[in-house]
Parts: sequence; C-alpha cells; structure tokens
Amino acid sequence: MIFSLTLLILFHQSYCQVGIGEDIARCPVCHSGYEYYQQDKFCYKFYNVCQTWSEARQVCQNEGGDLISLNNRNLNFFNELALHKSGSCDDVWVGATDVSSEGQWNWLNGDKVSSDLWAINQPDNWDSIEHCGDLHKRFDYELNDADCSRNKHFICQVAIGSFYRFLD
Ligand SMILES: [Ca+2]
Ligand SMILES: [Ca+2]
Repeated sequence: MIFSLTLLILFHQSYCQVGIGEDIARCPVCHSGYEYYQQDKFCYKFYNVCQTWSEARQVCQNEGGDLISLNNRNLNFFNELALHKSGSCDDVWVGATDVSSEGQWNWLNGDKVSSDLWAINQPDNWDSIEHCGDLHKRFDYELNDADCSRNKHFICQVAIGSFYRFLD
C-alpha cells in the first residue's frame, strides 16, 4: 500500500509541479502513452503510424479525445514536436478543417483558425481538394491545408478531466 502510494506520488510529480503544502491530488494524470501539456492543461499523443485525416480522428475519438486544436499559445510547441519526431510519413495531421464550408476554417474544438497561424501563402486549397489541416514538412511544420485522404502522422488531444484522479 505504501509502495503503491509512493509510486502514485512519483507518477503525479512527473506530470505537474508540486509545491510544498500543495494538494498533489489535484495533479492531472494522462492516459497511457499520453503526455501532459501544462500550459493549456490537456494530454496529447504523437502517433507515428500514418492515417488519413478521418482515420486519425477516429483513433483520437476512440481514446476519448480528438485531433489536436492549436492556438497561438501552443502552436510553437507542437511545431517543434513535429520537427523533431521521426517517422515514415512527412506531415502531421491536426484538428483543423474547412470541409463543411470552403475557406471557413475551424478547429475541432469549435474555435476559428486564426489567420496568423498559417504558413506563408496557406491555406491555398491546392487543386480545390485541400480541406484538412496539417503541420507540413515542406513548410517547416507550420500549418497548411492538405488533401484529407493522404496518410500522415497525427496528434491526439484528450482533456485531462478524462483522466483526472484523486488520492483518497
Ligand atoms: Ca479547402
Ligand atoms: Ca495547402
């Protein structure tokens, strides 16, 4: 019991800052394979397998989340993450789409895609078939619109609430 409690405390401490006198029970716990993004308080996972945008989204939803929604606070972090991950595919799907209305880009969390997040000259709806957002290798993993049927790596995002645990 003491051993498992110690493990639990170490596990908690690896995911959040714990100060003296703070309630460690408030620290978030991420699902296996997920890491905690402290600034925006959610769990994320980079997938090395390559899937279409819809397939990737289904994987994320099966884990209680969705493809990641970016903003001007976390874009740089995930841009760097994509830059330093290796895998067989070039690009990384994220949770932006204009599939319901051409040119009207929204994140899957409902936020509009801010115009300053795009790579230069994107989105360009190339060949009129680009309706899904990716972090694109050719643009140094900045945000681009791409053909949803391509196979790419992807990043899932899960709210910490899904994995919130309390010591009792
Ligand atoms: Ca489009
Ligand atoms: Ca494009």
